[in-house]
Amino acid sequence: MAEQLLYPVPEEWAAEAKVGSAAYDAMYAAAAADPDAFWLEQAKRLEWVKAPTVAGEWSFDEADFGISWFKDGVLNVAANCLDRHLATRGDQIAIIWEPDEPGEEPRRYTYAQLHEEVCRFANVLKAQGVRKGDRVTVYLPMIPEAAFALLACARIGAIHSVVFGGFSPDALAGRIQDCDSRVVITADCGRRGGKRIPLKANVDAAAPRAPSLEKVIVIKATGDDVPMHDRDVWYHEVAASVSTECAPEPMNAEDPLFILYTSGSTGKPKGVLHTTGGYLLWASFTHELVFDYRPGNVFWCAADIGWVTGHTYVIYGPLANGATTLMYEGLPNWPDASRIWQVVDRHQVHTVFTAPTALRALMKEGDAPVKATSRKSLKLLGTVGEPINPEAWRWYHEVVGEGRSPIVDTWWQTETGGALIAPLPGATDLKPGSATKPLPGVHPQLVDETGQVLHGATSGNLCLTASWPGQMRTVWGDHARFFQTYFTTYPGKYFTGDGCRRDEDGYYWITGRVDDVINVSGHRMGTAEVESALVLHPRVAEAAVVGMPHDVKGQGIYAYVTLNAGETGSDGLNAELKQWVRKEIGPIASPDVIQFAPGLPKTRSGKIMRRILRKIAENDIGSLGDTSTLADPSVVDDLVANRATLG
Ligand code: 6R9
Repeated sequence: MAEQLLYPVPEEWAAEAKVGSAAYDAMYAAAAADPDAFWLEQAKRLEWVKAPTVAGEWSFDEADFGISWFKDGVLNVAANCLDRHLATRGDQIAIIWEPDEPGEEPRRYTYAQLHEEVCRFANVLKAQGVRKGDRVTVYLPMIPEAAFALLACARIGAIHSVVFGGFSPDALAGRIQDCDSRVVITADCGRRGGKRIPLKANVDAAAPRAPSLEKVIVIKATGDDVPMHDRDVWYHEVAASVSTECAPEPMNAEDPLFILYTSGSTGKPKGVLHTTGGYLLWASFTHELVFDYRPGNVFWCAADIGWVTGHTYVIYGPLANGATTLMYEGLPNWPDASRIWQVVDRHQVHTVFTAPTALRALMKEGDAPVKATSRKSLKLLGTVGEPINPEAWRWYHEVVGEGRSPIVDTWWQTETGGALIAPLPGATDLKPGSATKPLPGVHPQLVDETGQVLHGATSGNLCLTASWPGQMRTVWGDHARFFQTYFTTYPGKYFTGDGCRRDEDGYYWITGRVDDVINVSGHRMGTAEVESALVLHPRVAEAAVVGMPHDVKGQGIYAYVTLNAGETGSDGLNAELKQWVRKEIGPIASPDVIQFAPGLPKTRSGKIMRRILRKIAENDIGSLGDTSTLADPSVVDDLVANRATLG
């Protein structure tokens, strides 16, 4: 039987859609025809201290490069996420927290309670000397205090920089130092999938390499014994004596809200900077539209707050819209493959939003763990982070969703603040594997290698020709790098780094990164970062890292390593190098395979030909292409003969 390629909007969705097919077309056209009017109207979804009178002012050209939105508007993000809901939904649950251990009681916070917790946290920050504009590094597990911390920063105008709890002390130190952050908020330990993560100990290990660090605020999360130093304070001790009233700081729409470090194709991770008004508007707008959010729906974005998805769709989007957001401490498949669906049943979740890699891992366990649960509350499914293979899409749709729930496949990036290409469940017919069509205000363009614009059904490199409110504004501390990274490959356009196909219906199919970024389980890793970690090892002379196909992670990490003269590779050294990268960056960066290579394929000018390394890693050795321009073509034979595979 032929596979179903088109999944029309289900009738009940079409009938009740907030934004149906015609409304989407009208909205898209309105945003294109008069963006200023459209976005000033949309800005009314937020509460402003002073409403903006201008919308987007931007140029992607070198001469007058710059991006701003709503620049004369004044607002506070925490007031928008909390205070303005108090009168109408103070007693409604804002956050449901599901702990790692299935037997433990969940915690629930109403909007009134969350407001109080955030004000208290904000006063703790103030008592520790944090002022408007200061950078605060947040290194926390998925506990409610993480939400309090982010909103507390926003309330007093401090800029948060969340570092994923899985990152190593070194990676943490680099991120503290890059933005000169004086304060770190952490916990004694984190829990995930039954394992402990020594967060406080990691901060202690990072401290000597992060001289800007002065104060560590420690939340007692697990109760593990941790040594306290002069710079450390227990959150609960300081919190006991502060007021629970804290007026929100009026912020200009273009004041920074947060920094989030992300990998690029070159150099160390960049601090992506998002600002107050445009980001919050995009978070709120896309959360409502893409998830067809309605009051009462329990919304579960299963991402960690260490990633942008956790910022926008666990915290800011849902809370700006007065939603009930579920925060989960653990892993989707722990203690078993039913857990995620048990959580859905326990909290009557309406929308679940997760990554293809999690679905592929669950799919491997078969249908029984899913079918053991009811999932009757589940009406909408979402994915993000990487292209979803049609097989996983259909499993999600048929087995998890029992065919009744649309899947919104949302394409976006840390840099974009929120979803840019995504279906609307009541408006867009779905095609498995396609993120479908651009949201209002989003103008994709496909170009070839030379920058030639491609029309109609075609494949090319994905650019955006116009700014949207949620766009990042700069790279922290390096505005020139911002321009250089995104606006010089194809002058006058924002280049996403993704390859993409557009079909005859105008649907977009993201094919993956075309730069030296690999997407491991939906997490971005720069090949350069892994290479730098490897060459730090005393026995390694040179390393080249590429992506390889991986049936659960999407892409795995394949590392070619040349050892110093006189050294020979061994299984022991192989394992040691994997462990080394784990320690240098974190477990997600650990290579899946390492191949010891006496030489790397280089051009006569010394440039590593990654194209060849990628082909070998993909086991596509029949089409290595022209190797005659290599300085020493014979290295290729050795690489092919000693190709490593997943053990
Ligand atoms: C939100 C997030 C961004 C990169 C992006 C692309 C890939 C994200 C995708 C997708 C295909 C989707 N990506 N969503 N590819 N379909 N629905 O993931 O941000 O961590 O910055 O990664 O992820 O390659 O360029 P980030």
